[in-house]
Amino acid sequence: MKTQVCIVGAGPSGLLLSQLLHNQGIDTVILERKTRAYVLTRIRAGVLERGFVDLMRLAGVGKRMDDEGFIHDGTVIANGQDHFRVSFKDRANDHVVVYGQTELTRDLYDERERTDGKIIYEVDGVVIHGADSDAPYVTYVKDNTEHRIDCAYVAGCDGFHGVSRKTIPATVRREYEKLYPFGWLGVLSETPPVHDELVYSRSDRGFALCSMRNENLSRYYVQCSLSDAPDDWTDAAFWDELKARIPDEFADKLVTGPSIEKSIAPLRSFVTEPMRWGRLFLCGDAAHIVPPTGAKGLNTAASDIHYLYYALVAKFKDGEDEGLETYSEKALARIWKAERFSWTTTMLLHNFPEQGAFDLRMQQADINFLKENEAAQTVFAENYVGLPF
Ligand code: FAS
Ligand code: PHB
Repeated sequence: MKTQVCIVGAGPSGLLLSQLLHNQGIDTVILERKTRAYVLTRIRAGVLERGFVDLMRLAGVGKRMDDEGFIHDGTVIANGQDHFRVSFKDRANDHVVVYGQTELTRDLYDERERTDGKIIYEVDGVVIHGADSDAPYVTYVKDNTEHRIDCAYVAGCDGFHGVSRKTIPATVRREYEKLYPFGWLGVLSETPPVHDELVYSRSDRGFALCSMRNENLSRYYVQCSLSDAPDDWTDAAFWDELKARIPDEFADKLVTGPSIEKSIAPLRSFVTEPMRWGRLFLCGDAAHIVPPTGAKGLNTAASDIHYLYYALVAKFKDGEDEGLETYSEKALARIWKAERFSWTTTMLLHNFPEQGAFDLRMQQADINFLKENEAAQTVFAENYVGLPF
């Protein structure tokens, strides 16, 4: 089989890149190790920056997002019983869209299938060959038969546990990682959100986040021990702990209900450099991971896709190499700023086992400065709505 771009991974990164390139007449094949149904069972991101929203519209899959997504002009930051709002509109003249990753991934699958996109599901043993040559190819196994795809370029969109990043030789790769000593226990419940905007809460018992997917589907998180398993938490224990970590003003009106999904995500900051090796380009979680505190995970994938899309179009249409040559440098410049924001918000709002009395005072001073200082709120808002591509 031959194609212009072989994409490994049919998560949001791979699907969005494939649809954008298709609209420019550029042929792609996506290799996905799971089924579509399995990918759509993953409950992940909930907040979209303008950059991601614009790319979805450019790809022609923005209608349901525009119809069903919630515009949020700000967010609430709680600190014990105190809370304040940071206005994205007033401080950054922008907003975010709350629309679940599951739904946007569904929209991308539907459009790829409507436009005869070639997605090969349930593949095994993907290997990227000759990435540093002028004739790369990808092999994979399906139905106990090995197949080969010859291509001009490979986009590694296969997430943190994929094969693309590891295709870059260890002697070339530089990896940066920070592991956090806690996880997030997340619950999805068919209940109305506790507030019409997100509530990020720092409490003496630990971090909590009140988010949503729609007017009757809420997403909540509490910071938990890495030794916890979802089954260690009954629904009642989760709701009691969440109520204990948010101001009474919100806890008193929290509508609880049975969890329809309960999972624990470890938190890590991770970046691999470079994001390009020959004709292999890494995008999204294949290259970088952030703790979800700043709602940056999915949104950093968007800027990678933006840069790679325009670079590939310039190459295939005009023979220009500049976009491909500068891809890694440009993508990393924005990623490191998103890593910084995700790290600072995680340090600001979580309890750390090694924190001493001085550290706790510094955390309180940081939160109070954010509450009182317009410039601090502008920095927060501009990062949260998304720095420019
Ligand atoms: P993905 O991991 O989504 O997709 C990669 C795809 O490649 C998968 O479908 C996988 O099956 C496939 N694949 C892997 N290896 C393969 C192989 N060898 N061959 C073929 N296919 C292969 N971000 C936020 O902004 N907010 C959040 O709240 C948030 N919560 C998260 C919770 C969890 C548990 C996780 C893991 C991530 C969370 N994220 C969050 C980040 C998440 O949204 C990612 O940023 C987003 O999924 C990135 O999309 P992709 O780069 O497409 O990677
Ligand atoms: C979510 O709704 O899942 C969500 C929202 C904001 C975050 C993290 C997760 O920072």
